[in-house]
Amino acid sequence: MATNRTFTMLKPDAVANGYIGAILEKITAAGFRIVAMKMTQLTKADAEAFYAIHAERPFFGELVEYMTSGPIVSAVLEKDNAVEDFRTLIGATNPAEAAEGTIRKMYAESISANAVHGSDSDENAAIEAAFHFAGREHF
Ligand code: IDP
Ligand code: MG
Repeated sequence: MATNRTFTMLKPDAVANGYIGAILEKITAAGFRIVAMKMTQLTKADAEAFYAIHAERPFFGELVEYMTSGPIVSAVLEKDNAVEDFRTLIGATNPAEAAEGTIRKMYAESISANAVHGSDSDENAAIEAAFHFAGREHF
């Protein structure tokens, strides 16, 4: 299996609830190497651009409002099979449906405030990492 990268955000609920350390511990314990990381707060324009694929969905306004409501921690992670393995580690979008032991099951509040983002493909991981990080910020 090739070593590749995924992109994650610890979302505003996870940061506000004090779960940065616990979630990063689970991520590194699962074998992911953190290759870039920082704390930021998205503007409305940032969140609309990042989630543009969901612009027509009924929850888009709620999603943008939520994602701009407080600071986030964004990171680029490296591991064999990173995208798929990270989606498994975080669990289903709706924490009520997420498997036991997954990050969303343990730390998410709701389907909207669901603690973490994980890229859904290698292509989107590269696009999302480039959206959040300058080239000099990751290695
Ligand atoms: P994912 O984060 O598991 O890939 P997506 O379907 O790509 O899920 O949705 C992006 C984000 O939009 C979710 O993580 C969640 O924060 C929010 N979201 C998705 N579906 C709903 C919904 O039905 N109601 C409210 N927010 C939603
Ligand atoms: Mg998605």
